[in-house]
Amino acid sequence: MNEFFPNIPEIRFEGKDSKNPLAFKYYDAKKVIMGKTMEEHLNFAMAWWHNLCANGVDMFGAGTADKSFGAIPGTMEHAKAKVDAGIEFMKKLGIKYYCFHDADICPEDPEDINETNRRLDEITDYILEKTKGTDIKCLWATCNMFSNPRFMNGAASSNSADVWCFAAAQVKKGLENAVKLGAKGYVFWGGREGYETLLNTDMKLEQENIATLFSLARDYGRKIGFTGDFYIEPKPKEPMKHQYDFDAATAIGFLRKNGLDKDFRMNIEANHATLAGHTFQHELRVCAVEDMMGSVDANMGDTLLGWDTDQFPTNVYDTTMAMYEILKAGGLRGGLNFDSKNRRPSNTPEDMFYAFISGMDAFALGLIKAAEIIEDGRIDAFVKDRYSSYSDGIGKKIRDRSITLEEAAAHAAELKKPASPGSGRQEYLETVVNNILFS
Ligand code: XUL
Ligand code: CO
Repeated sequence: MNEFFPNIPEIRFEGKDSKNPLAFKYYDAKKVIMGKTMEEHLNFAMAWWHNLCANGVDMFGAGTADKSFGAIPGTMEHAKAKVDAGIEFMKKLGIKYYCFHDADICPEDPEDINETNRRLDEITDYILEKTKGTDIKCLWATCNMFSNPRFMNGAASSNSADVWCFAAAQVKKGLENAVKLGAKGYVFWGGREGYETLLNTDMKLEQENIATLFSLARDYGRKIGFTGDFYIEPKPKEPMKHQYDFDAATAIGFLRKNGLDKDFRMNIEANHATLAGHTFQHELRVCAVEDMMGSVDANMGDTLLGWDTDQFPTNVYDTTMAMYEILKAGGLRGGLNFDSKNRRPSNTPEDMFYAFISGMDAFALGLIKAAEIIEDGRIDAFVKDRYSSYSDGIGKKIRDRSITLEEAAAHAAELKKPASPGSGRQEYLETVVNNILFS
């Protein structure tokens, strides 16, 4: 078989003192941390779309990277070359999972959905054949219901019932592909599910139609043997001015309202969190509190830019805080999918490897440091102590919900004035984190 990355060896762990750019400094797959190997904690995945499809094209210029893999783009031969290149890439990095949209794995037929589905059958057969005997599996599948012009007014939120049916048909096939490839999850990211102006929008109808599609997808998925998690991937805007799955709290409320919360969880993307005005850690904490932790799209944004830059995550403070939330919530049911792309000028095959090494090492180091913060115990002990007034007496009654408003008021009257609730000690706590990070 053709080798697509002949100059790249298998990437191995060499430790933090290594200067080899094609080696892991922190990611040591079999190293055990808090009872599980790094590999089991992190479940890294490759996003088909960024890694095998995106060539650096942007609104101002053409592609800069060659992702033809020796074939003519837009052909089934090219689709198959991407499978072969992707498997070689994952094997060289020791990545066991991939994520994809239907449109990433083979070209859509512009005239006939039946031909598109035939191509999907052909390419999923090919993926199964080529991954047989390897430990490469699908983390999650999804459908691209945002690029084709038919989705310009939305997919499940479209004003057109015919378009709604096309979205439903894609989801049906997407679920069949997910089952065929043994995917652990199925993602809904509502890129066009939102609005540009309320002047032309029936928000209630649109949201009800989205809920109908989600319910039908859940029922059909369970009927054909999909036992994994459905995920909503929240994002507040881009491409739409306003997207309905604004953030985790909004999406969870929507799921509960529509009786979908037993089958759906969250797929949290770092750069989407920041677009919503939250930190990545905030979104993960909301999931932990609501028992909705699912999977993660690992990337980072740029604080000076207001859009989804999908950069490979290298900010170790953020990866540490993310892994702290994930560890405390008992881990991810899904994994860490690098929904990340190289910067446009980083356009060589080596850059594809450097990028993944940087992201995998940043999360590995984040995992190590998060475990150290938990084992150190100072942060947890501080938080526990901060709320200690609820462990007994009047506080315990509040926690048990056995207090009345009259009783609380009588307590206040007796005290006349409460004692200071105590310092938040933020700067001290930040020093604890820095001390652990840089020791
Ligand atoms: C877009 C985005 C998508 C989803 C899958 O911002 O993150 O790629 O992850 O559709
Ligand atoms: Co994403």
